[in-house]
Parts: sequence; structure tokens; C-alpha cells
Amino acid sequence: MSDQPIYVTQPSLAPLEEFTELLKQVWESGILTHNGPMVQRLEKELCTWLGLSNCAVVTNGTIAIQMAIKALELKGEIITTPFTWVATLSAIKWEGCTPVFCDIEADTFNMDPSKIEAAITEKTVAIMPVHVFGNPCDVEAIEAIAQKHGLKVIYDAAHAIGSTYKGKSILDFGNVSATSLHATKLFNTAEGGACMTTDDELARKLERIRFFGHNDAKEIVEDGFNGKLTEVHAALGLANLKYGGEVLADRKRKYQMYLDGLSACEGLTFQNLKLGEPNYSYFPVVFESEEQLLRAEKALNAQKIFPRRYFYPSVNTLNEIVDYASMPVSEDLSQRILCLPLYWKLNTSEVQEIVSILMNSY
Ligand code: T4K
Repeated sequence: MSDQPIYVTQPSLAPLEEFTELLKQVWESGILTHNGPMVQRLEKELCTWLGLSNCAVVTNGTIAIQMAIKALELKGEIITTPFTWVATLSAIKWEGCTPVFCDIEADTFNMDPSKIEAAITEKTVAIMPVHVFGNPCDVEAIEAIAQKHGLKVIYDAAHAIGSTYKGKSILDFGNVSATSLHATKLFNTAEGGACMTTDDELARKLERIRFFGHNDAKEIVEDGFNGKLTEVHAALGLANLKYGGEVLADRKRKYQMYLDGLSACEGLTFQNLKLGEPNYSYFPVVFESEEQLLRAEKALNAQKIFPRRYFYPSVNTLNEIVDYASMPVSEDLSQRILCLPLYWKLNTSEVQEIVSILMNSY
């Protein structure tokens, strides 16, 4: 085993020379941003790879969520999950909307559709579920509730590039799906995000919003801002995209190795991947108690292995930024869940080492 520290993830990176080949083209063109050739190519190739209708790449995943809220002109309450990264919450608040929490399912970690209607008020305008760790939400149940109550649906799909539902990219669901292309995600542009929608008109509006509300004639026709991705980031994305399929297959293989190694461990449970085909982007394990988790984390840290407590704490408890509402399932899970290292360059022997340390540590 190398003596290098092992973190929860590492960016999936193409060989540097393949990136620099693309950078040379950027230098030759002198176009560094403003929806240049690399951005347009990346959007087209992402649509081809994932089978998407429309894809607008943007500065980051948080901005992608904000742009979705802005494009749908939402003002009011947005129902979302407490088991997520703080960005989901921040984006809702930064767009002047009010987050209302709906608790999760203990097995899928996703928003519990059977609890959504109880959270609807006369001020509710939308539902914002998260495909947690790339595990598809119950999109049919959520869409049916949205239809019934005339609500919009924005999926925070930050983790879900490569996940599918009934053969279709999970990113083609909802009025808009917003994803992250951050360094820690399965596919990255270092920092980046994207908005996907099957609604062509809305897609054009999102493209105008990310560029100060400009239309193609450079007239300001929308309430926009600056949400652009640069040519340098897009070039990195294009270099990495060549390995997208390989990274996905590798994730699935290592995910299965962890499951094979840990499924006999008493008291350890795993995410229920019952709907669709996930992208295996994270490997969470759930302990029976926080004490067990802390013992395991300590044993791994002692071997320079640094898993992460995603998502801890449950965001409904972040009372510096949101009023507390009790979310018992999310709060309980948040105390007992640990994401183990999982990334492209992680060796098989390192997975086996992590399994053996974990088995004897809690
Ligand atoms: N919605 C959801 C559900 C999300 O999970 C996120 C982001 C968003 C929305 C917002 O998307 P963005 O606006 O960020 O595009 C990381 C990421 O910063 C964040 O993008 C991600 N979720 C969150 C789950 O994780 P940290 O604070 O855990 O990252 P950090 O720096 O501790 O990195 C984790 C490990 O990755 C490190 O131990 C080492 C490795 N690493 C990290 C970076 C940044 C590298 O090897 N290279 C790197 O460049 O937040």
C-alpha cells in the first residue's frame, strides 16, 4: 500500500498532454470565454454522451440551481431535502425563496415522496429533490405530485451525471435538472455546472440568463447575470469526457468490491439503489451508531485514510442559516453515515485494505 494519504475522492483526470492539446487551440483562437467553441463543443458532446435534449454549462453547480430558479421565475416556498450539501439550501435562499424541508427515506436517502404533500402550502411554488450520491429519486411519484398541485420540479442532480431511469438520463427529468462538474464529481471541469431541460424555449432562456440576459443580437432581453464557464474549463471537460465511460465502469466495479467485502459485516447497511441505474459515484456505509462510526473513522485515519461524513450535519440543523424543523430520519442518518474513498485512480488493493481495516474497527 502506498504511504500517500487516501482521501474520499480524487478528480478523474485525462492525461495532461491531451488537455494541453486542447489548450493550444484556445491559445490559438484567443477566445477565453463568452460561449466560445470549447463550451459549445462540450455541450454538444455531453448531450451525445448522456442522450440529453439540452445542456447549458455554467460556472458551478450552485449557480446552476440558482439559474433554474431564476429561469422559472420562482418566488415563494421550495420544498427540498435536509439530507444534502449546503449548496442546495444556499441557492434557494440566494434567489429569495424559502426552503421548506421534507424528510427522506431511510434506505434510499432521497426525499420521501409520501411526505411531500404534507409540506405543501399556498406559498409553495416548486419541489427540489436531490438524487443523493447519484441514486435516482422516485421521479414518477414526484412528477405526479407536482402535476396535481401545479408545482415546478428542479432536480439538484449534482451527483447524478451518468445515472439513468428506465434507460433515459436522469438529467432529463423535471422542468430543469442542475448538475455539478466540480473536481470532486465523477466527471469534472475543475469547477463547473450545467442546466439540463427538455424544454427548448427554457433552454434558450437559461443560455441568455447565464450571459447577462443577452440574446444572439447582444440585446439585453432577460434579467441575467454572469454564470458562464470559461474555454479553459470546457477544454478540461472535453479532455476528461473521453474517459467518461471508463470512469463510470470503474466506479461500478469498485462499488461492487466494497459491497462484496462489507456485506457480511454485522450492523453495516448500504444505500438502497432500487430505482433506475445509479452512477456509483459515492460509497456510503451506515453504522448502527455514531460511536461505531467514530471508531471506524479513527482506525482509518490512523492509516492515513480519510473518508467523509456526507452529509453531516443534516442541513435543517444549520440554524445559523435556516430555522430548525425536526427531520428525524435525516438527522439520524446523518449521524451514522460515512462515505468511503472511491475514485478512478484508487487501487483494488487499497479498496481491500480499507475493507479489512473497517471490518476490524467498529
Ligand atoms: N448540490 C449537491 C447535492 C452537492 O453535493 C454540491 C456540491 C452542490 C449542489 C454544489 O455544486 P458546486 O457548486 O460545488 O459545483 C465538496 C465539493 O466542494 C462540493 O462540490 C460537493 N458538493 C461536496 C459534496 O464536496 P468538500 O468541502 O467536501 O470538498 P473537499 O475540498 O474536502 O474535497 C473532498 C476531497 O476531494 C478532499 O479530501 C481531497 C479531494 N480533492 C478535492 C479537491 C477540491 C482533490 O483531490 N482535488 C481537489 O481539487 O466539498
